[in-house]
Amino acid sequence: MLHGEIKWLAMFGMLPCSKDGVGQVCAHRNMTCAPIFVWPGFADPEQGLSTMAQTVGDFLVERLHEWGVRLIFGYPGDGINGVFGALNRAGRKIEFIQARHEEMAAFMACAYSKFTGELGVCMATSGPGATHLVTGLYDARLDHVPVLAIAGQQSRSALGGHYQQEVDLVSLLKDVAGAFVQQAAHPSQVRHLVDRAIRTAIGERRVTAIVLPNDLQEMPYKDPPRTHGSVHSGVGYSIPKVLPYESDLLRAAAVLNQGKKVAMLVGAGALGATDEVIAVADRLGAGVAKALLGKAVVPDDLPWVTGAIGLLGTEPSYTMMSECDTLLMVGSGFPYSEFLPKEGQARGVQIDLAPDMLSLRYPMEVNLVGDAGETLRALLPMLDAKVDPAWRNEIAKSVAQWWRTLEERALQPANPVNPQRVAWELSPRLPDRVILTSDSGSCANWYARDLKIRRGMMASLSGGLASMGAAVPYAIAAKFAHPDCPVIALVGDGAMQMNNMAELITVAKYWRRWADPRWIVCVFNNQDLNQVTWEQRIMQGDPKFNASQGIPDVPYHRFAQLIGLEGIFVDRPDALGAAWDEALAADRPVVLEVKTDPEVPPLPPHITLKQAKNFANALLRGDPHEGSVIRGTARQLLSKLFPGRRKRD
Ligand SMILES: Cc1ncc(C[n+]2csc(CCOP(=O)(O)OP(=O)(O)O)c2C)c(N)n1
Ligand SMILES: [Mg+2]
Repeated sequence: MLHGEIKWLAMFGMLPCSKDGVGQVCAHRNMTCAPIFVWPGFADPEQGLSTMAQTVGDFLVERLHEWGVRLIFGYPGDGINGVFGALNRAGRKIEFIQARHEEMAAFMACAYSKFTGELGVCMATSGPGATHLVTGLYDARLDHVPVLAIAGQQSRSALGGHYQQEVDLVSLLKDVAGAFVQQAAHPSQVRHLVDRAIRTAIGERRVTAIVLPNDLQEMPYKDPPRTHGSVHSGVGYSIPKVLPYESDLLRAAAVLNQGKKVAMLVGAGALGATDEVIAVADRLGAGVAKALLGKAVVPDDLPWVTGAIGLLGTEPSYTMMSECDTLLMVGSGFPYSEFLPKEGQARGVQIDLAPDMLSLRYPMEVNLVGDAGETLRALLPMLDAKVDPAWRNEIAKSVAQWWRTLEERALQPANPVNPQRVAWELSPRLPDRVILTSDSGSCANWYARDLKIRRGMMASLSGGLASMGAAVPYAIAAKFAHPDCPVIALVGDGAMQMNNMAELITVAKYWRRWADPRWIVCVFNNQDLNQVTWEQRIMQGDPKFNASQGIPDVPYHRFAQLIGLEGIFVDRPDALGAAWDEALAADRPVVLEVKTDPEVPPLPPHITLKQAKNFANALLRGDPHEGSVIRGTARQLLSKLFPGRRKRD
């Protein structure tokens, strides 16, 4: 019996169709399923009707497997059924992980790559499936993560016919997958499309895409003939060791050796170079600030690590950058130049694998294209040890003071729970080898500043794109990457409502196969799109606009319980510690919902006079929470602007 016939029979209730429908019938490995799909009216003379050994879909799966792909995140649809059929026939050679939404699948592919260093792969059907992928793919694109997207397409014979679900996917994906995007037109073409798409993705750390018309997926695969006009590609790629010339390293060393106050900034490119960063920082007597994506580069218990930088950053990072005379930047595309030294203040050296990221935020004197670890290791013997410890001692003093400030802020009373305290209480409880994720929202401030990361931990979020809705799919992908590691995601209630909630269903579907069941999402329920509310107040000087900012109250912990996960609710600060302990001891994934105060400001590390004026204006213009804002935050804001006043308060 042919697949198409089985599907028809099942659709008309003539087969005992299981929950999973036809797929389940064919998934029965003992059943003889002819590997050809004949949908009435779609028979193609090129395809023929005879039983064949390998369809294009089968070949694609085989080739992906040869390239080392073992996991694909995605969502099905008839535009890509020829590949799903092939995945099914291939047994568990490549595992398919079903998300609730294609955007989430793309976030998962991105995060999987971030947490494993391997290629991330996502797959979607034609039309709406493919358009859904786009935001997740941009997340990978902006964070320089290798992801391959495979999208279905309408039949070749229908293309250009304003056909159902026909979208010009090559044009759609041209920007995000600009390094390589192709729509296949012929079976023999698929071999080099796969080879080039993967080699380009991992070699250039880019997003690439292959678009496959659905009729093509079902056709017999044939290797390219040995004729003019055919391409004969192969599998395989070794990541090169990229190291600058010695003469350039010597120039860099000369700049760094002359500096008296060296500041380092490390980003995602330096992940995996922890020892080298520490060795170079020690030699240079430098402090180290971390871009958001580089949180796990160096542990926070080192006294000269100033932590995060930028709007979500720390005061010691801000001060170090404004006072240093030399900047060494490693593997970071941190975007905000106003948090780096003023032009001309410091001499600069930068190391990055991507030439286009060099001298982009600060005009550097020496621009080195190189792998972070290799380059730092080669640089180290050229560096003189700094003899005067004053600069580093100063940094360490300000870091120690900053941790006390953070504690003070976290312990300030709020209504009902201070959100900063949620992260503060978690920090000392973080289990070894935990993988942390955060959504975009005010929780990213607490994630960046308050969580003290230790060696062996990983942490990531949607950095360059700063998209809402990434924390839960990232946390799911973390489990598929490292099923034996505990995973914790911090998420705002807006991001929960946007799409993270639905992905809890994915967790409910898969968690039993994870060796360590600890998977926690902490929801900051403040009934507000709070980060933006504060941006409206401080950046624009506008009062909170309730119509755009207020969001409904949803019992997230009860939703978790409803689908078989554990749900914990906290609305008292003194219950937080025990709640974290309970969540970390649970035998299944947990949603820890905390009722947090939207009037605790996620303050940037440095408040300008203009920002303070904006804030005052926002209140004057009738902020609906004027009373509680003033009560809860004025002291913090005013003490930053007018430090003298604080003592008198
Ligand atoms: C997809 C997307 N839409 C909108 C934004 C703009 N944005 C950034 S943070 C934020 C508010 C997030 O609210 P919530 O998840 O409730 O977290 P909170 O700030 O309240 O803690 C918004 C709307 C974004 N970054 N991404
Ligand atoms: Mg919120």
